[in-house]
Amino acid sequence: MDLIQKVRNKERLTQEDGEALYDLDLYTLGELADEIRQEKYGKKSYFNINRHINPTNVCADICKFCAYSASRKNPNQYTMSHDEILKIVDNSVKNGAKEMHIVSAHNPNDGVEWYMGAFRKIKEKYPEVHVKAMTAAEIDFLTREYGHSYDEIIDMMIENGVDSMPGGGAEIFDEGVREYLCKGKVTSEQWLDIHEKWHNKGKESNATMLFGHVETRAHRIDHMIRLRDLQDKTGGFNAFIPLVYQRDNNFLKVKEFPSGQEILKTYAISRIILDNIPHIKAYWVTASINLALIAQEFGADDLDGTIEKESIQSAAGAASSHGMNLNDFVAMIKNSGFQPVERDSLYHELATY
Ligand code: V47
Repeated sequence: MDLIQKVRNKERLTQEDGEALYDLDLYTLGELADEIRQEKYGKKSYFNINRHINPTNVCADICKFCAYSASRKNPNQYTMSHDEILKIVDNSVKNGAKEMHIVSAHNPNDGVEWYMGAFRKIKEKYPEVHVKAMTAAEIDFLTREYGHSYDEIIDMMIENGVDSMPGGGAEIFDEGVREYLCKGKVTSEQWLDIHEKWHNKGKESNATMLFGHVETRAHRIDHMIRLRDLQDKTGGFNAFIPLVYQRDNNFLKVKEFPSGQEILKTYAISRIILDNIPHIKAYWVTASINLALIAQEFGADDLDGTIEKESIQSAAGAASSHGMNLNDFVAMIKNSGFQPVERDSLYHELATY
């Protein structure tokens, strides 16, 4: 059957279908993805008022794409104390942040309690603030370093106030590419297993895909289909976030970077393939705000948030070190023809601007 008709009939797409979607022209793909997006959300574009906190850059693992980790080119190690983290939270809550998105490097120096104590102290002081913390890569690291099981770490996260898990650490699931990018870190199977365990506790999470480096289009489709398979089992993913690879200050040798067209096609295809993941997030930090705004017409319905400060991707060249002013963010979404809707971390609508 004609692929376009198959998409419009909402039939499940295969690996081959997904690869063939890339051969469609950008406008056709955009139209197909936009039809799905409009049916689900109309012109609504979601965002939240959040703060990214990256409490340490000391890392026991080595990922070629990472410009943030202090074990590589970056000689400026830092690890925040709980008091320093709480000061950031105090300030951000004053500024209206409702979510703390906390992602650390894999710190081998301070024990599990350094991680868990921070979450607990934030939650004790601000029970209404949503703590989104601990990528599957961090969880896997803690089990390797300190001899716990995944279940034990997950139970500790829940006891200490982690509300949801971010989607980091997924990179690209293809084992060959993964071996080249980040050998020794959480495997694809383990990443999926950790999210499955988290979902089985009744908790929600996101999923990312780092693309635009050495992977092929087929690897991206394979990544999406592995997520779709898990989502069929658990239903626990809220959002899929294609992260565009940032090229500065790291050890990955990439010959060709994806064009804006290729990035938009990838958003559109993810909207089409991931028929069971509710939200597609155009994370403005890695897409650039300009392309993220256009991605709203290519299947994306979410732009992440105001962020305030971000250290991982800005170390690799993204223009995100100072976040985004709320009024500017809202005005840009409006000017691009969409309706800004502030959401909480689990996509309940809070305010329409
Ligand atoms: O897992 C590291 C990525 C991720 C680079 O869940 C890079 O809502 C691009 O996961 N170029 C952490 N990306 C950030 C993350 C995230 C971001 C926004 C929202 C959510 C969510 C999650 O950053 C890592 C890694 O894949 N990353 N280096 C780089 N050079």
